Amino acid sequence: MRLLSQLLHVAVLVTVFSLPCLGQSVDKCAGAPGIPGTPGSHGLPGRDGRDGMKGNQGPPGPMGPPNGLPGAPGRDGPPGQVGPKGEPGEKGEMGLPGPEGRSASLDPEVQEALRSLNQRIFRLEGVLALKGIINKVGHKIFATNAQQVNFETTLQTCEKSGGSMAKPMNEEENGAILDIVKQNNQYAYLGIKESPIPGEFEYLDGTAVNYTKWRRYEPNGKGAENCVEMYTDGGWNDKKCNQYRLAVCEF
Ligand SMILES: *[C@@H]1O[C@H](CO)[C@@H](O)[C@H](O)[C@H]1NC(C)=O
Ligand SMILES: [Ca+2]
Repeated sequence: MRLLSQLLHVAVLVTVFSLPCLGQSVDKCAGAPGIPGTPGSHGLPGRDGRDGMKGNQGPPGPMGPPNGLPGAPGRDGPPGQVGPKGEPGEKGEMGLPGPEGRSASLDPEVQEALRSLNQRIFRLEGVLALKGIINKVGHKIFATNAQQVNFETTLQTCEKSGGSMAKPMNEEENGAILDIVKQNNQYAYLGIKESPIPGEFEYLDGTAVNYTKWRRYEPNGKGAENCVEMYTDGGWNDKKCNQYRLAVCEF
């Protein structure tokens, strides 16, 4: 403001001195122009200009120190291969019982089928017995393949055929096995073995024998003869298990 008022003052003076003489005395009016004054001092700096245009992006900065914080986790990778099959789970609880069926004993068709089946099996057994292939006693059937093998092989042969080694449980059964032994004129191993207590014998499933037919002075192995053979007179003898004897099975 001071600068503005100074400039105005100078302008007024210049105007006054340059006015034409109007009715004033000649000596007071005419004069030589004065010497120009000295230039004024510099004014104050002007205001800031407007912002320039945005510059280009600078180069990337230097790498930071090595112990900087870890970055955010990366994205999930593609799914892996299918793994091996897991172990089977535990067995579930038993389901509810199904609806009650028709009693087979009341079904005349089933009854007729059973009767027919029984008759056909009975006839087949008759033929096999006639040919000396089987020896039937009560609910048991005894048979041989006429081979002479050791105890272990006899056991396997009988089990492979769906039976077990012949084990007489009464006089009648002993007689049926004896028939086969005499027919083949070969001693046969029985399905009986010595128990852990020497001199005591049991069936192969470990149950106690309820029938025996030892020969005189037998058993005499005292733990050294673990198997039992039938002689051609039907009597029994404890014997080592590695002899070759007639394989007789029961079914
Ligand atoms: C031994 O038991 C079997 C089966 O329980 C039976 O068939 C057999 O007659 C019995 N023997 C004797 C001599 O009691
Ligand atoms: Ca003996």
